[in-house]
Amino acid sequence: MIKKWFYILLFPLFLLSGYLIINHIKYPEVRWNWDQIDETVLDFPKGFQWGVATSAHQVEGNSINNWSRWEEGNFQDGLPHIHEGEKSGIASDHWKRFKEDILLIKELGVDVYRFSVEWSKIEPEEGLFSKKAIQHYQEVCDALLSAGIKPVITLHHFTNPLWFEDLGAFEKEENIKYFTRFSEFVFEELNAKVEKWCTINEPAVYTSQGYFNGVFPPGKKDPQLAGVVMKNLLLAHTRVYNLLKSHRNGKKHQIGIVKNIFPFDPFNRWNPLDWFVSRTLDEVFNQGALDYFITGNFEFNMPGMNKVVFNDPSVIKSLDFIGLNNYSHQRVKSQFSLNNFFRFQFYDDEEMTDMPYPIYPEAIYRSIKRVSAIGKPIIITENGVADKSDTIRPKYIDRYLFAVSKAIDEGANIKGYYYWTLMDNFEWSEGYAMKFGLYEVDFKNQKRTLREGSKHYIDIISKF
Ligand code: GCO
Repeated sequence: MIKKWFYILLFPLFLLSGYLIINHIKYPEVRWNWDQIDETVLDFPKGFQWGVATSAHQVEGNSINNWSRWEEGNFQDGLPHIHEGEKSGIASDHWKRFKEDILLIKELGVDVYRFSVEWSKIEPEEGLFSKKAIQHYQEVCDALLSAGIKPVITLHHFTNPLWFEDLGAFEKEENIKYFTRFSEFVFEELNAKVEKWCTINEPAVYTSQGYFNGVFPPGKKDPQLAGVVMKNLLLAHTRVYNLLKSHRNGKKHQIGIVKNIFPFDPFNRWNPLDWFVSRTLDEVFNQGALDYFITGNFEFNMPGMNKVVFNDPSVIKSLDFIGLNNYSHQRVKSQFSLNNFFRFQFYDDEEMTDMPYPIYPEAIYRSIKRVSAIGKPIIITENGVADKSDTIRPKYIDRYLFAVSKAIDEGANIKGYYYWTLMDNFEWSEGYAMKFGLYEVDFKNQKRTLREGSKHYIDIISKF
């Protein structure tokens, strides 16, 4: 009898240890010994494209969209939506200063400038397209081309025109048609000057921040709706891809989506709950979209919601490249609280950037390996550091590029690397506090100055 109970009690323990061991083996937290690495030994293939990236709302100024509206508001506790109540306002005044900024881009020695077109400026009212706005982007492309820099356009980088937001934006599948119509218009007007197109920037960030954490517009906390929005963004990508590819010039262009990956690691690798939460988050925000591009099956599932699933095998053919954005990893600690069953917490010995995450170059290496499973060429469409003191920028650049170079040596098909970002800008809910710019911007007079630490990027580019 005692023996029987002994085995019954032992069984769950046995299952739990199996779960821990399998996770340990399957999801190692890669850590390199940097004391034994010479990160100056880099290897990039011929034709590798170096670039720098921005997004419209963060730099252009004077946008009237879902974000400018969000910037006006407060949370229920009275705290402003944006750090210190800041507003994007004229931002880095890039709309007016683009010519001068293109000279700055040229000084970096890059081949590519990735930027986004502001939907709310191009289509301020539903169905009314602004000639002036599209002309502006034509001029930007012309100025880039004559400086020998290739424009890469992002069609959607977090912002929506107010009319689209008021229709429910990507919460409704029937609204995708507005985005495809806008994309077709922009493609028609700019395809002669632009070869590479990114459809949607970071669907998982748009979804998690806007519909799960509630810190981006529309500020909702609704996992079920988050699943629907994510699904609609992925559908929107495929529809835009197919539409642009069927354009008379479509075949000549490369079209991809930009996927952000933040690997989620458990705070305590011997705590099954930390594992459970970090794996759930990782599946939903990282792996779900990758699997979808590999198999055509999409699944969004979190405790307390009805799974969102759909299947669309045509998606497998709807990528000419995959854009990868990576900055670091997240460390997840489970907690017993009904409103929030986890929090992010790092170890004391992790070297932090100004954003609340550490320097962890192994994250980009791990992310590249995961994205490689899609079997498409990869472009690192964003990677960079917020470093107001300009002390860790060179180290960040060195080590992350070492990690990219190592992945290439091991066979990853990476075509380019675009640094985030050209100059200081409006960092969404963080306002102007985060200094990601290669160029420092003095927001009192819009003066741009190259940061000492940024010279490192220029030096590396000049060698390849
Ligand atoms: C994002 C966006 C960028 C950010 C950058 C730094 O990842 O949220 O693509 O607009 O500014 O990532 O946080």
